[in-house]
Amino acid sequence: MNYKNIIVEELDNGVGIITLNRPEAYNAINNALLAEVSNAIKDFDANPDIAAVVLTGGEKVFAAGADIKELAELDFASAYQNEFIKKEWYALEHHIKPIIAAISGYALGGGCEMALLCDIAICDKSAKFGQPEVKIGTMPGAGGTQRLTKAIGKSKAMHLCLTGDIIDAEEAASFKLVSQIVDHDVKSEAIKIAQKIAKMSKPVVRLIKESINNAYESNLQAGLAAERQSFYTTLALEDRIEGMEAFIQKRPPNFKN
Ligand code: DAK
Repeated sequence: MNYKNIIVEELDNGVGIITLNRPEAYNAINNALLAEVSNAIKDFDANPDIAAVVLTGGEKVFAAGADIKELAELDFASAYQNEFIKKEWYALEHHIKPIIAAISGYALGGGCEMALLCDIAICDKSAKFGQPEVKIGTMPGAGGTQRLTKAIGKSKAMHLCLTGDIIDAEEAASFKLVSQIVDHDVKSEAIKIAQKIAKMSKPVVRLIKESINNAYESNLQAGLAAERQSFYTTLALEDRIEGMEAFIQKRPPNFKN
């Protein structure tokens, strides 16, 4: 695919990078950009050389939300019947390989929701988060009332979604919306995390990711049962034998995936 709204890079150490690149519109997520992101994620998921993905934006903005100029043209009947951008978000929501969001500047509306559906989100001090849809007479449509509530709790989610207030990096970290604030280049820090993950056994990484998503998306007993089952599954892997032998022999593991 010939990308116009994103930049896709493949590093030779198992890391893929997707950079949102519509700076003139603050990386507003229009249909074209979303289709490209969805396509790039599917490609990385299918690419055996890629182990982890970094999703980032520009220095001033990660993404300022869905493109309001496109949203302004929508009407209920056609958006509902044609399931407006549902399938494009599906690829993001159901991505297989770990995605690390590296956020500078605004992550608002759909931009905040995009960060929330990544597996790890880190930011620099310039990051600003919010769900300002209420201010333009609509509401979050891709997880802002759901994932955000699970991530930061009901009271804070209510505050953000009902007022449209924007929070800074410190507050986002204190509410666990991001795992880390970095005081240097956030993209290079995300690449370092992706490189660490890329050194692990791919099937084990996938089992862990699925298990944590179970915790996030199911009730505790079902999640614990699935986790136990996945743990037993790792016992069948050669990489598990190699990992434990390597530890005992005091050498780095040589995972074969
Ligand atoms: N859409 C379109 N253009 C945008 C934009 C957006 N969301 N945000 C910024 N821009 C454009 C501006 O129009 C402006 O373009 P020009 O006028 O220069 O052509 C340029 O980017 C710079 O913006 P500003 O001049 O406003 O820059 P400031 O620094 O003064 O302010 C700002 C930055 C980010 C605070 C401000 O631009 C702003 O408030 N932007 C809108 C933020 C917002 O309301 N976002 C929520 C959008 S609704 C769904 C999935 C997702 C969604 C819905 C459904 N399904 C799966 C069903 C998501 C909905 C949303 O995100």
